[in-house]
Amino acid sequence: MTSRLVCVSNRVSLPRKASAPGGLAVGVLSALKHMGGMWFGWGGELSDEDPGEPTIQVRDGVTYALLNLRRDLFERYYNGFANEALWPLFHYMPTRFCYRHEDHDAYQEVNREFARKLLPLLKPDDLIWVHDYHLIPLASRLRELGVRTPIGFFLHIPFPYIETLRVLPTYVELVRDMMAYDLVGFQVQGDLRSFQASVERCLPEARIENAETIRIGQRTVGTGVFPIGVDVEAIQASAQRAWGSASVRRMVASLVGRKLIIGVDRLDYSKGLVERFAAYEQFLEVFPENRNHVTYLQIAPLSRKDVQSYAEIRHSLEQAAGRTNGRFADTDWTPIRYLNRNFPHETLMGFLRAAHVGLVTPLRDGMNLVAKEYLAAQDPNDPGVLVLSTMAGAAHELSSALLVNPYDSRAVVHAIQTALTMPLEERRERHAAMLETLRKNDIRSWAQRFVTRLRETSTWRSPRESLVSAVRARP
Ligand code: GDG
Repeated sequence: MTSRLVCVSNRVSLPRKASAPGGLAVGVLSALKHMGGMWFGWGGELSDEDPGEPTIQVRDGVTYALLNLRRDLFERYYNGFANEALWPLFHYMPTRFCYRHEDHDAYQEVNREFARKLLPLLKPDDLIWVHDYHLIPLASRLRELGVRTPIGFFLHIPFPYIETLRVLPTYVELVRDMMAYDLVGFQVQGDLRSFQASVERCLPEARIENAETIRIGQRTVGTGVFPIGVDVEAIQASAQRAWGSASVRRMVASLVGRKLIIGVDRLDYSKGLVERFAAYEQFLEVFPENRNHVTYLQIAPLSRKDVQSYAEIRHSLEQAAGRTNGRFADTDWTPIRYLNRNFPHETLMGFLRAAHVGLVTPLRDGMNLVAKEYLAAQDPNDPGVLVLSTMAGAAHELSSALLVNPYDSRAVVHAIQTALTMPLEERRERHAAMLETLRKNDIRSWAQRFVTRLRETSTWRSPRESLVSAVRARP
């Protein structure tokens, strides 16, 4: 009998047309659609009293277990510790780091709550796959409740080098908690190396045996690099379908023959939007022949609205877009179209297909799925050009993109110009090389590689034995 896959993440997204933006949701949903199983996590509701038991819904062979959380805890766990402490630090931005003990306590409490509410839903042969920085301590809390089934952890964002990580007052505890997993996976090699360095510094009793194993006491913890991919065929099909849709046709018609530069990012300071807007303004200055011949469409749905630094970046971008448009716009041309709207995924894929240049310039990114989606959405016979930040995990695989340092505005300006003027043959060659890479490591093989490794790596007791002990341990 094959084990059931149980994915756990902070937020569960029920499949719907205009799904919320976010790379994690795209990845988990695709894995579960192919393998079946359960997705457990916060359903989006907050309550002022005891939130009760998770609600269960089954759709297309996937069980969704939706947990409610207490409002006061959520504020400190999610906005506070996860997004004001861990997120900036893991993206190497310690100046944005904000630590409060109460937030850390709430983070621990929510992880305890996740463990308590997940326990009764577990079956003896389950494989548990925990996603991302919100839930690092979850395996430790589940182990305390007696769970011994294999638990894997995948970090969607970068893992910082120890000299940055140790800014966090509780960094040793965090590294120790990661050792309660059977398998810990990262996006790129550099993240794994940073993790190994942290283990060496924080846990003298642990030994790095090789790239795939850390020994700690009687146990071994598997480690690995699992770069997340995209569903190439599905994106191609969506992009083609969307091409004929009213929204894409209207957008293309409104360009009246101008070339389109596109950016699609959650509104987040890590995505380098302020720097990108400044580079585009500089581009119109340095290459004036492009004025009234290109349009830059930036789609940036709002995320984490309650975090102060997100309100600030929103304000800076509104100012920057206003300045560029005020400076260069003509009666029939707006240089930047800046939208804080959320679009259906399929429509987005149609927009990506229509763009001559995909501008993906994060200051730091675990992977960046938009870069991969942009390539998959192109017409292979007449593809656009990807301008990609060297600070995105995706740059390791997509070496035929025009790679730029996002802090180097001159490099970004010249890359945009090179992309807009690149001959068809070169565009085809670069695109074909990258599409092949995307096909080899698509979303299915990402999930399969992780789950297969997890199945082989269990270092606790046998599953059956484990559930028996967990059931006995239930309060
Ligand atoms: C984290 C890591 C890593 C965007 N706008 C809309 C929309 N999106 C979709 C995109 C893409 C996803 O959201 C964004 O994924 P990214 O990978 O670019 O970025 P994060 O959200 O920061 O994701 C990242 C990822 O996890 C996966 O491991 O790559 O490094 O930070 O799929 O198309 N989707 C819809 N409407 C929008 O307006 N429906």
